[in-house]
Amino acid sequence: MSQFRFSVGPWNVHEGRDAFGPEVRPSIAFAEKVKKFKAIGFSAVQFHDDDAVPKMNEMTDAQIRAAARDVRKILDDNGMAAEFVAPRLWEDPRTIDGGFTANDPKERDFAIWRGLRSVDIANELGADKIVLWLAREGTLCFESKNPVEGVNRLVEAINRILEYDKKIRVLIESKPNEPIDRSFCPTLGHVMAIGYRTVDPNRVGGLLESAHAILAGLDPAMEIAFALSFGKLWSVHLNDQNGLKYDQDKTFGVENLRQAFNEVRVLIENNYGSKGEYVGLDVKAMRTQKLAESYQHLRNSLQIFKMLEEKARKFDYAFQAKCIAERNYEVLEMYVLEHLMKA
Ligand code: 3MF
Ligand code: MG
Repeated sequence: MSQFRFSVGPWNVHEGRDAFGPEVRPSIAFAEKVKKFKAIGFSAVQFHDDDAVPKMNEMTDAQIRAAARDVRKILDDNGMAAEFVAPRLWEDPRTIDGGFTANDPKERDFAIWRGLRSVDIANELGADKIVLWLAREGTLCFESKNPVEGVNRLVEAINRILEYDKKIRVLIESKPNEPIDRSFCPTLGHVMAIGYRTVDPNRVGGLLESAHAILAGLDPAMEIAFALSFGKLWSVHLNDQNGLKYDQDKTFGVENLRQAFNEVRVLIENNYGSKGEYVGLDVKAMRTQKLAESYQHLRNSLQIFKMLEEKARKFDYAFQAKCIAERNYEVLEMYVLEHLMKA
């Protein structure tokens, strides 16, 4: 049994397209995914705005809200909650140069429109969180944008969302690169700093994704701890990543088991989840996976998380304290490795 509640996005069961090849599996309908997520052990779904309302760009604000209500019904019918809505500001031709930080003011207006519609959709789905994964908010060519203005524009965009709805909370999902080369908000430290510059810092927090921390050369468990110390870790995207390459979204724990253990341990020790926070898994199945097995990576991630939870509960804190008192960190480290390896 886990002390946590888990969440997942519809994009985590996908058709297998990557940067070098097209889809290799047929699409699975949203309602079917939700049913399966529930059966596997998830209790909430995460959304992009257009996961909930696919043709939203061609719809009026009222039509968007009505379409979101239909999605709410699917969630209710399956006993599932909505955790957050994230505006997808990286696919539309109007977001080629960024969303909130595009050089063209008309494109920035479009990004804000999507941000505010995400709030409407969240309200219809019963979620109070907006996640901003700032995919193209940075540069491909350093000299193409004023980097100070870029950060200022992020603050202004978040302010617009906070002012539009006095109850909504904004979580920034930091990522250092990809699809852009240099990000305006690469780590949780940047997230905290930007949050404090907004009109309502109490409603701005962070979402840490393990792979994104690794891509910044950081240990995700340390990033988790940093945000927790500010009371600002409001969601996580646990997954794994083999070093500095493209964002892999591997099954949680498969590459860096000790690091994954420490992510779980830090979450448990600091009562993550006690204010309703979910443990989100942002994992992708390998492209080689067959249709019938397209949920295996989710099952595996949950199982590994729960096994590490068990390891964290059995961690010998008295022995850890003894090692710390004696400053014998070699022995402490060996204990951790033996603890993880023993049956
Ligand atoms: C990209 C991601 C995204 C975000 C998602 C919600 C596909 O690296 O991690 O997942 O998590 O867009 O913000
Ligand atoms: Mg993510």
